[in-house]
Amino acid sequence: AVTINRADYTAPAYWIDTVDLCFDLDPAKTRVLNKMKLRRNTDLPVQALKLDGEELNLARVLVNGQGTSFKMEGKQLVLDNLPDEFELEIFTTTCPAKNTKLMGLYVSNDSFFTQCEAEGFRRITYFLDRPDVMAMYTVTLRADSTKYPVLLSNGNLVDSGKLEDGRHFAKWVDPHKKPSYLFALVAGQLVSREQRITSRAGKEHTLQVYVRPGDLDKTEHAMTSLMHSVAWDEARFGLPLDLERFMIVATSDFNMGAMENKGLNIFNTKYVLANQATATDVDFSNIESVVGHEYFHNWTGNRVTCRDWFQLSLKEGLTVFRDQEFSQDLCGEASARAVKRIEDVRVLRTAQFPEDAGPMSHPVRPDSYVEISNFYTVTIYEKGAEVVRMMQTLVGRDGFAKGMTLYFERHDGHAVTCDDFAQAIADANPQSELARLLPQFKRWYSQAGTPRVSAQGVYDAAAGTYTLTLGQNCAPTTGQGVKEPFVIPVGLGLLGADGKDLPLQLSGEPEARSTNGTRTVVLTQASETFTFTGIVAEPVPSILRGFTAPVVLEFDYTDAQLLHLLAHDSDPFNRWEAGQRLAVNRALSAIKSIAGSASDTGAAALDDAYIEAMRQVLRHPALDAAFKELVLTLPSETYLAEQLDTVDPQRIHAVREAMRQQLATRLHADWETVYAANHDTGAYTPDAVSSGRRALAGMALTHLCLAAVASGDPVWPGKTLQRFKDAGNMTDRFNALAALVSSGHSLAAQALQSFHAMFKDEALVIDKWFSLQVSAPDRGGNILPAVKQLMKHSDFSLRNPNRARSVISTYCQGNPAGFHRADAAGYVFWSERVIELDAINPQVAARLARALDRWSKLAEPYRSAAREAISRVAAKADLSKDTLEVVTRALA
Ligand code: BAL
Ligand code: ZN
Repeated sequence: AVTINRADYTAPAYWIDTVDLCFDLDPAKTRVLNKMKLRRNTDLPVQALKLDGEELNLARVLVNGQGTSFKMEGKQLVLDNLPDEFELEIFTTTCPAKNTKLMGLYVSNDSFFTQCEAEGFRRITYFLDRPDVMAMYTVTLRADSTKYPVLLSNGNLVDSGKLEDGRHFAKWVDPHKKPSYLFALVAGQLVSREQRITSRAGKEHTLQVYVRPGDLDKTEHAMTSLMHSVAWDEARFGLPLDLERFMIVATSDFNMGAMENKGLNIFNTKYVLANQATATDVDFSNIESVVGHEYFHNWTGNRVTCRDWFQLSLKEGLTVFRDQEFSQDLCGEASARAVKRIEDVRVLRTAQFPEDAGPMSHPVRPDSYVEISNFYTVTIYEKGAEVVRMMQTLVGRDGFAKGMTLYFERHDGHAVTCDDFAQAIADANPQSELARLLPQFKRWYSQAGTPRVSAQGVYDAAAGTYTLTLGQNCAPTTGQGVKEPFVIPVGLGLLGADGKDLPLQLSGEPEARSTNGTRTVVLTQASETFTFTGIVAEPVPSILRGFTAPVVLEFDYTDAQLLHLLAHDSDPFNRWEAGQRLAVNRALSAIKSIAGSASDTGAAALDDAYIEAMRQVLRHPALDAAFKELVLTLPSETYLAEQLDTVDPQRIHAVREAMRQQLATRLHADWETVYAANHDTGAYTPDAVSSGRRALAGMALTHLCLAAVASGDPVWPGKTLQRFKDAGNMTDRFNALAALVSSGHSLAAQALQSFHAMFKDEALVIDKWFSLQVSAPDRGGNILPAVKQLMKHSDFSLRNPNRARSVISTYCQGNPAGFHRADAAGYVFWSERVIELDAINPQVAARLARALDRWSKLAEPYRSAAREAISRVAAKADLSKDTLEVVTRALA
């Protein structure tokens, strides 16, 4: 496999100014006529034109209307001796029905869809398939009018009509130039929800959400989310919708979540379809953020795009940041904003931190890749968003908005780099810390790995000072041995004995400077000291408030300090974090104390102080239900594993389950009270407050069922089954079902059966039904046989990515104890499925291949067995470069 290096970037030898595409759509043989106007890049020496193509049947090539000689170099079509400006006509055919990779043009449920990012356009026609070649597109679609009544592409519909033989056509013109990865077409039997809107500037637009007939009653929320997105981008960043028509189309066969094709977003149904009967609160919230994300790409990605794929985070990190801000702004209340922030950080820490410490570790702007599809990662997306967030922290919210304005002034219509973005934000804020520290700040783009920030506090009673020493260190990552210090903004507060924030005055300053008791210091050296004055009693430091940087904070908190922060911290993030630290400390000492003892499960991991603190949280009159649910959620098995040098997944599972059981039993009366107070949320709306109450009620039910299984009491399981039957919305119904399944109660089987019968025609609900069963706590190795059985179910399909992921990925990546079996059967299953999927859909296979990324941390016998399984996959002949890159890096 060939490695592509960032340092080798050169501008294209030719520019493509216009593209006129004509499709005769047919599942077995689609004809594509591609007429382009090209111009030599006169900045470079004269070179051959090398066009990318993949799995195409080439019929004809004309230059200025004349047949021409050409050659093939690997997959590239090579033309030489070309004029400086010319028209190129290429006629090819493809077979969309056989396209199981779901890249390029494919068929799903008898409709045509495309996916071109990153390198799918070359599966449609020969092209300079790279993001810095931006062209104007005209697209004509011709197809059978009965089978494909709706014909869509980017931009505006300029003509349509009937053809002979029952066919019809539609002609689309995109008024904006774009890179090929933003091309899209859709053809099929679809219906749409439509909404006319008027922008702030007084312009009229049509918004449309297209789905299969029968799904129209599940499109209201996506449309509302789209309308909110349009309004938000205008209000927050002054960025208007630049198209008369903006379309979203849903398909059930899709590799990713969604795709921001210009004016024609194509979505996985999972992030479009929702009504209260079929979708949970989490689904509603995900739809809002994904609709926002794709819409925000219209500016950050489409109007200004990436020069090359190494710059992927330029659009993805920035757009995740924007969708996070959007969701927070829609929450309104500060407490709901904090809940969203905690959820985002939880994703970062449980998915990105392990990635950054594992074999696929890469900087936010990678230096090399074999297959770019493997780099649509949590590092590019979520860590990239944290880098943008730090910039906002360093220049302020208004300063960041000014920076965005300058970015578009400079780069609208161009393909640029991460450096260009950071420069614009800094230049718009010349007095800021970002401008002062820009070269060093940009190490966040070039250095991989998660920095660890160590903190020590010393209180000097006589001087009335509190001195905080912060240090930073980042372990080597693949290919990067030595790390230079990062620029790390650290939000700080000091709590007095009464729990209130103290005024913060650094020594040398004339007076205290603080906003609501928090101030941000910027760590730039390996070690720095900050001395606060006027401190009359020893404070408890609240460090890294709001999670101001993507780092691991090391501070030797005592239990008393953590309990103080959990009870009082004015920063909700650190208040939650204190509870997590208390739980992590207990889990880790239980895991270590039962080392070597197979029978002890750490049953007494939780002490009275912890239980009592959790009781106080549950009973707190002022805390939101959503926040309580987050505090009471124990750190995940994956997160706990990352805190250990050597990982025994079974031991972690045993300890965490024992902790859950303790919370269930010891807080029984409180769970009953919580359930009574929160289970009735009235008429369903997916707003933050009522979602939080449903989540907490669901958590209470799970614990009440857990306690009942231990005691043999039939009352709560019976009530849970009744709630499952009576629920007025999917969230309550699914939470009740999950409580029975997760507690291992015997009523679960009956509820699962009836759930399937109720929703047998709802594919997304059936995905949930599969995932719930394979993510249940492993009891005596029962999960793998269940997985194998479920794969024989008539509803299972390996070809549909959502369904394959709902069973196989959920098992291998979402159920550590079920997967990491001492008999290695989980790994054998994994290797067989990776190989099987690789022949169908390499992107889905390569994602699954990452389930063993952290194999080298595993204790024996897991470690050797995992390595053997990875080697088995790597030894398979004809592996896709997607999967090959993942397993090769894992073994390196
Ligand atoms: N650009 C790929 C899908 C997304 O991040 O929006
Ligand atoms: Zn994106």
